[in-house]
Amino acid sequence: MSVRTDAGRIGTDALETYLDTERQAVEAALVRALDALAPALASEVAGAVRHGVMGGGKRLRPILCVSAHAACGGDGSEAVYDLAASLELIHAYSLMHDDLPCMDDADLRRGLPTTHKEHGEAVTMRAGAALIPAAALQALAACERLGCAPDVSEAVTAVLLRAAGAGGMVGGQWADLEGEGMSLGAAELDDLHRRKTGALLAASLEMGALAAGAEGPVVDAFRAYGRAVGLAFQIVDDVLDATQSAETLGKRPSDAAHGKSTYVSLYGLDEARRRAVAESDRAVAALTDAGVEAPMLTALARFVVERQS
Ligand code: GRG
Repeated sequence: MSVRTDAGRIGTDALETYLDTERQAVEAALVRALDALAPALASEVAGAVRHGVMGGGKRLRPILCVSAHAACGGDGSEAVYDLAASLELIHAYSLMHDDLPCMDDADLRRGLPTTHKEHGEAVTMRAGAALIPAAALQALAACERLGCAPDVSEAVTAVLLRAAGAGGMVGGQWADLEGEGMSLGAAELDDLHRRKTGALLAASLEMGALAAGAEGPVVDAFRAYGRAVGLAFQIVDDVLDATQSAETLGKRPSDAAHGKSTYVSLYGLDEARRRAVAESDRAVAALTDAGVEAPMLTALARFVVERQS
């Protein structure tokens, strides 16, 4: 397979335009996904799903997926956005459940009341649970529309579910909850966040590359980019939680109140920021070393460390 080469560096304005355009295309795919899902749901559950999925957000995971697909020669068809939307369905469920009183107990998300504050805990539990199989089916159907061979469709969907599962996001969240009030060391913190936040981010890249027909070392490079960007993302998340207001973040800073070990509590602000930049550079190097030139992914790695919310 050939890996597309985009010459040149992406400037800030071009990146913002790209993010806006891609966000809109992802949101159109999310509307298609929810319209298809809604008839199977009780109306109050469908309302909670819509609140949790459509209420804003950067849509970073789907955008990374689409960008990886394009870098591997993908054509940007509607089905790629449907595939990318499967990641956002998992992400949205994780936020809805994370905000529940039995986990982070949050009342504000993306500048809006959290789903359970609007729709109640029982309905939010059901809405989140409905999104997990819906995401898997969404990924499978999108791969078929993309013309992926059955073994590729299966591999792409398995990457999504593995990242979301006990070895990935669920296990990382569990470790995070168990670690509240404890002082975690660097290795424990890295392991926790590679699973809780990093696994789904890395899956975004791997799914996009696989669905475009990439194989072997090229897929490995996208996975390595995803792992490094995932860690950079979480370090910055900790920095923002320690430095920004609820108004800027759209959610209340809560790490200190929950007694969480963070990259800021472990290293301090300056060293945490330095480590985020180093991981972002490592991400870009993983692609370059494999001969993949993808300036948009270079720009997205920069965005991850420069973002303010
Ligand atoms: C049953 C233990 C158990 C877990 C269920 C709730 C859950 C699964 C997982 C939670 C995972 C979680 C909340 C990870 C945090 C990831 C993170 C940093 C989210 C913020 O992502 P952004 O900034 O958010 O991309 P937007 O709003 O832009 O989409």
